[in-house]
Order: sequence, then C-alpha cells, then structure tokens
Amino acid sequence: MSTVIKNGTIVTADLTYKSDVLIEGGKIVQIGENLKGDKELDATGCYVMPGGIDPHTHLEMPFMGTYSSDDFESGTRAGLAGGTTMVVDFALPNQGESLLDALKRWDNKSTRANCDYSFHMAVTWWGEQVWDDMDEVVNKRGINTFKHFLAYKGALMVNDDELFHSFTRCADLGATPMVHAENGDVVAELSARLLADGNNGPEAHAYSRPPQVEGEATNRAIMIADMAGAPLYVVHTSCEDSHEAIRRARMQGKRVWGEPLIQHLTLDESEYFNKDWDHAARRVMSPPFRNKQHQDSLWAGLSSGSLSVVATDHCAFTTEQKRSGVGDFTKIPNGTGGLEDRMPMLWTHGVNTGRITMNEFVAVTSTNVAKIMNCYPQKGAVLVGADADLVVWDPEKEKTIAAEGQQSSIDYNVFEGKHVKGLPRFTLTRGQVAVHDGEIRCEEGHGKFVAREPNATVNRALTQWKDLTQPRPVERSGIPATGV
Ligand code: DUC
Ligand code: ZN
Ligand code: ZN
Ligand code: ZN
Repeated sequence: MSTVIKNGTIVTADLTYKSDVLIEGGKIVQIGENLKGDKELDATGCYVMPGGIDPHTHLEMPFMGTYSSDDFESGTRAGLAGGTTMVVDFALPNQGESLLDALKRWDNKSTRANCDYSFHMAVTWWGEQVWDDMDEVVNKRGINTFKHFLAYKGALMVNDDELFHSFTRCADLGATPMVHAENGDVVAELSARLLADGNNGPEAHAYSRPPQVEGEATNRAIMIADMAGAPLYVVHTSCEDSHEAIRRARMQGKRVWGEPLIQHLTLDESEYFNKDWDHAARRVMSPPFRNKQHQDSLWAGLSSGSLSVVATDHCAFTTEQKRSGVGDFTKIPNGTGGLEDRMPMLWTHGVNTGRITMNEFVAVTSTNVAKIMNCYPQKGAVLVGADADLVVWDPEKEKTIAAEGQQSSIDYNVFEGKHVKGLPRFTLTRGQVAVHDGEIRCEEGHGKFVAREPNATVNRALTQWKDLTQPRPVERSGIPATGV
C-alpha cells in the first residue's frame, strides 16, 4: 500500500520546491511531479517538511521525589499533534546503578511510544563501572550522546574531575558529551540564602539561578571538553551569558552546539512575578525564564547560526505535583511541557515574524538535530530512502493554545492563551498518518528505537588538532595517529 502526498511545496533545510512525495513501506520512495499512489493526501496550500525531532525530553522520569507526568504514550502523542515525529529522551541512572540497568528501565517505558525515539545516556555518578558501561552503550546500544548535570548538587551533579574523565571517555568512543550548564554549588548557596531570608516563593527559584551561573558553567564545560578533545552539546541555552560562550567557542573553530528551548524564546521572567502561586510554580524550570534581552540574544543566535536547534526539555508536572513546593521553592518539581507546541510556537514567533526563514525552521526543528545526533538522513530529511516522518504544514491554520483538549496529561499549559498560526494538516510517522487536521489516529507502540552510530572521524576538538607535536594514538577512526 503506497501513499502519495500531492500538490504541496516541499521545504527542507536548504530547498523550497513544488513536488509530490511517494511513500511505501514507511520510507520515501520517490519525489517528483504527478506521482500516483494507492492513497492520496492533499497538501494544497501546505508545506511538506521533515517531521520535527525534539532532542530533549523527560518522559516518565523519576525526579525530585516524583515522576514527570507525560509518559512515552502521551508525550509522543502530544509531539505528533504538533508535528514532531521523533523524540530523544534521557535515560537517567540512579546513584551507583549501571548504565545498562537504567537503559532497561527506559526500554520498558518506551514500548508505548507512538513515534520513533532514541535515548541519550545521563552520567549521574562516576566510577569504573560507568567507564566500562559507556563502551557497550555506544557500540552495542547505538547511543552516542552522554548528558552531564553541572547542577542539582547532591543528586545528579557531577564534579569537574568526573566531567573531565567522562568527556575523555566520550572522545575515545566517538560520542558527544552534553551538559546541563548551571553552577550547582552557587545555585545551592543562593537557594539556602534566599530561603534563610524568608524568600520561599516560586520567584526565588529565578533569583537562585541567575544568568551568570549558566554562563560560568557553559564556559567551564566548553574548556573542559576542549582539553578532553571532545565536542560539546549545551542543552537549554537560556541566556546571553551562555550563548556568548558558545558563540566564542564556535568562532574559535570548536565543535560546540547550543540548544535554546521554545519556552525561553517565547516566555519571560515576568511569569514568576504573577500573584497566583500556581501560575508561577507551573513555570518553574531550570534554567528559569529570562528577560527580553536574553530572549533577543537567543533569537539572534538562531538567525545567525550560533545556536543550532530548538528543543522543549518536556518534563511535565501537574499542579498538584508542583504544590509539593508550597513554602519552599526548592521543592517545586522543575520542569515544563512543550512537545505539542514547539513547532507551532516557533513557526508563529519565528517564521511569521521574519526572524527565521522556513528553511531555517526546518533546520533547527529537525535537520540539524538529526545531523548532530547522527541519525541523518534516516531522519530529518525529505529524500528518497529516508523514513517518511513528515509533516504537512498548513500555514493558514490557526488556534489558541489551551490546556483543554491538549494531548499532554497535565492540567495546564504554560502557553495558555497564545495564538498560533501554522499547524499540521497531517503528521506522518514512517508513512502512517497519525494526525489529520487535529484528529489523532496514533498507534500506541508504533514507535521504534533509532540507533545512532558514534562520530569518530569528526570527534577531535581544535586544540587536539593544533597539538600535533604529541599525537595520541587514535584506534577507531580514520584520523591518522601521527600528524595529518
Ligand atoms: N530542568 C528542568 O526544568 N526539568 C528537568 C531537568 C532539568 O534540567
Ligand atoms: Zn537540564
Ligand atoms: Zn532536561
Ligand atoms: Zn505501526
């Protein structure tokens, strides 16, 4: 059974042209004029784009004494409703737990996914076991990204020596380290002082994590990655201080990527000064929302290319879960949702305002993600042979975002009341129509794990190339061991 998408305009990261797309066996088999298929999807007036890839989600994750409320079923359903056809979720080992045991837990949860998914592995503690497991994670499990928290002291945080060890290991394995960059020591100190002074409301969360803690940690991670000979992916870049460090590194030729979130691009710190405790607490996430100047910096980074992708950090908690932090802001579970709204919000505030082009929209929501994560062109492409993960985007379709009727299982939406113009007419996951004009036809369990190979041949940072007087043996890549 074949499907043809007819009369649309294909928009990729670099081209815009009119063509039909023929799909068979879950893959794109032909792109051209006047194609015929068993089933036709009409894309008149629409753009046919690679489905979104969200590189940063936390589905059903144990965190801060509870579990995030969207699981792989509701989370991927929300993603599909908004044009996202793949998520990359973080497998999070407990202290002392083997990485492989943590992965088993994630394997079990993800069997319910409605669309394809992959995992990043978090390094939440350090030891010989972790060192050993990393090899198997990369070479047997197809996971080439390792996340490190520089915040959450006493829980997930790793120290600089651990960071350096792990980054070195990543470099050797051809994996890419990622960082949640906030200085956890300073955050802990500021939080304690704020609480001692009687500042216990959600706004104190923002005061406890100023842009400087992010700028410092981002710069530190970049320098440590450079010394380890590893590239670096900085998650949820929220401010100019962090963006500046990323921009500088890229100008110096370092392989560093920054990931702003749709929340930081479109919501600002005034949300925390709302008199309604619930309103503010529902928006507590780390890093917190920033002021307009920081938002402008993030938008400039997307249009100039110094920031590479837009994610959600989807980590949804109900109002009831948030209320466990009444009287102590440090106990408000950190996290906000966004999977259903990332694409329409970015289109509305990015493409419709002229801040980014349609092609840049495709790049930052899909193609760049696939390239950095190394699953391109299986994902992130409209090419013959690619998976038919596609969104047929109707630029005239409008709605006002509301919790009522959303796919996410929580009871509110941080974008409530925002008007968006630009929504999916169809979302296809490997050729299967999962969404048609807002009508959800997902199939629980349809999603498959996407394995991602290491990037050995490009995995040497600049200083490694400069320091050719003392070359280190490189076993597994095409890079010669002695000089170039
Ligand atoms: N930040 C959040 O707000 N939630 C999940 C984890 C994180 O780093
Ligand atoms: Zn984080
Ligand atoms: Zn996160
Ligand atoms: Zn299926």
